[in-house]
Formats: sequence, C-alpha cells, structure tokens
Amino acid sequence: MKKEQLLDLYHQMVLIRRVEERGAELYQAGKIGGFMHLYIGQEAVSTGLIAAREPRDRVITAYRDHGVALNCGIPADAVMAELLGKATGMSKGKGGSMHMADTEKNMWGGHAIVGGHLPIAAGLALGDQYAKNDNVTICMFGDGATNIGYFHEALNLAKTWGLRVLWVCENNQYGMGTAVERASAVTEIRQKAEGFGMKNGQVDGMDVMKVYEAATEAISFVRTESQPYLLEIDTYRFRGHSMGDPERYRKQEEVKKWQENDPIGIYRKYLTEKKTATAKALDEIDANVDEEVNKAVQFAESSPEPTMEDLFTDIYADAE
Ligand SMILES: Cc1ncc(C[n+]2csc(CCOP(=O)(O)OP(=O)(O)O)c2C)c(N)n1
Ligand SMILES: [Mg+2]
Repeated sequence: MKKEQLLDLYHQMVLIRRVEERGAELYQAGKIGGFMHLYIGQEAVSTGLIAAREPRDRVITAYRDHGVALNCGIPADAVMAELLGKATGMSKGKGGSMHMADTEKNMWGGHAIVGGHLPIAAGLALGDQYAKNDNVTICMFGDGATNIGYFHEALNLAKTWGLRVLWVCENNQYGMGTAVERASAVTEIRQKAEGFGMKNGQVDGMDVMKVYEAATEAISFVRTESQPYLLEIDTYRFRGHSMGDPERYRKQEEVKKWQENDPIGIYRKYLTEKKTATAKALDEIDANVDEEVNKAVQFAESSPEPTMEDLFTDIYADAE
C-alpha cells in the first residue's frame, strides 16, 4: 500500500471513532431516536476489510453499520444526518442508525434482523452469477447470527451453488449480554464452515493490516475460484451492546484489557515505527477529523426533518 492509502486507513478509523463519540452525545441529549449500536473498538475490522474490496464488490452488514457506511465512502454529513433522522441523511432520515445504505457505493445496508441479511447476500451473489460477472459480495454479521437458521441456510446455498460470497463473522465475544460459549456449540466460529465443506480462516481484528491481508487473500480466492469463504475476525466492542446497556454480563477488567489493544493505538504504533508518519502528522489527521465531524454535526442539526409526504415515498419500487 502507498503512504496515502495507509494514512487514509488511519483517517477512516479515527473518523468512525469520532462520529460515534459525537453520536453518543447527541443520543444522550435526546436528538437521536430508536436503537443505536456503536462500533467503537471494532474499527479495524470494516476498515481493513473494505480497503481490500474493489468498488464493484458489494458490502452488506447488520445494524452495527456506521463504520461500514463511512468506509464505503458515504460522507460523515450524510451519516450524521441519518442518525438525527434528517431529510439530508443517506436514507432520507427514514432509516436511522440501523439502516445506513447507499447502493451506488455498493453498500447494501444496514439490517436489523439478526441473520436476516445473509440470505439477501446469497441473493445478491446469485444475481451476479446470472449476470456472469465476478463481483464478490462481502457479508458481515456477528457471532450471535451464526446460531440462527438463516446463517446455515445461506452458507449451504452459497457452497452448493458456488456463489461468490465472503462471509465475515465479526466475533466480538458477545451477542447482546450472552458470551459466545454460552450460545454457540463451538467457540471458534470458523469451524462452522467445515460442515459445508467451505474454505475458512481466522484473523486478529484489532490489527487493521492483518485484517487487510486476510481479506485480500479471501476475496481473491472467492473471485477466482467462484466459491464462498468464511472469515472469522476476532474483535471486541468497547461500549455496550446498544445505548443504555448496563453491561452486567462482563467485568470492567475484561473491557480494560481489550482497550489496551485499541485498534487505533495499534495502527498509530505501526505507522510511526515504520516511519510512514510522525506522531505529529497523525495528530494533524486527528484535528482534521475533529473539524470534519464538527461540520457534519452542524450540517445535520441545521438540516430539515422529512415532511409528512415523505412518509409515502420509497415504499414500492417502480416496475421497469
Ligand atoms: C431475529 C432476531 N432475534 C433477536 C434480535 C435481538 N437482537 C438484536 S442484536 C442481538 C445480538 C446479536 O449478536 P451478534 O450477532 O453477535 O452481533 P453484535 O451485536 O455482537 O454485533 C439480538 C439477539 C433481533 N434483532 N433479531
Ligand atoms: Mg457479537
């Protein structure tokens, strides 16, 4: 990767962190409605993964989607406005936190039903197979989703039909308040691919470079072999499951231990040790991100609400 690309990854990770920190403040101030799930701690996962795709490759994820939206190139203004339910949001303020999407950027959502988007990913890949192209669909989901029937149905079809899907399990150790070992028969999620004869791998999700390398390899396999692949990415969410989670299911010492492996800190160390950038240059990126996020908040707060008429648009697709 060239220096500019390496620094762009740093920018993306800090941008996700700051957008969500401000989002949390606005939520607590009552300016954001509905559920909101923060990605803080998991930034290296989507950043490394999406850096490895080509723009023609599709991305689809669950409700912890703000980072994915930003990595796909949706501007912070549109993400912040969507969080605040404003008409200038990328889903016109009608989707909110869990439904970030922009198909022009090949970001196919933002889905709130656990596991519900896995069959949709298989459908996207089936569409590409019909169209005889070699686009890859990257489908991200949590560890909890792998205990749901949809996961098994979608992986089975993908392998049977040779669909180009990179299945990515973000194993953040918990599904709401339930630890992986309390809900899943195997704690190494990648093993679940073995039952479908599917190639699989596992990578440290706190290190953006490791994620990028593993994802590059996996995407290349899926594209050239016309076969699915399951990549387990081990990570941790530093905040609660959603806003207002009292976190009685885990100890603060455990959270602190993972926080010592902050993905942004690890990447800063990598960049400075490799002399790609000085600490001062990275601080400048931090300051630029602060400015970018301040502007996004101002944009969102001063944007109009959707109108009553907007309630009746975007319900049915026009027949072509
Ligand atoms: C079908 C369904 N069942 C239950 C829920 C409630 N629910 C929301 S998030 C969640 C936990 C999912 O955990 P995981 O897949 O590990 O994702 P994470 O939140 O850790 O990113 C549950 C059970 C839901 N949204 N959909
Ligand atoms: Mg989880």
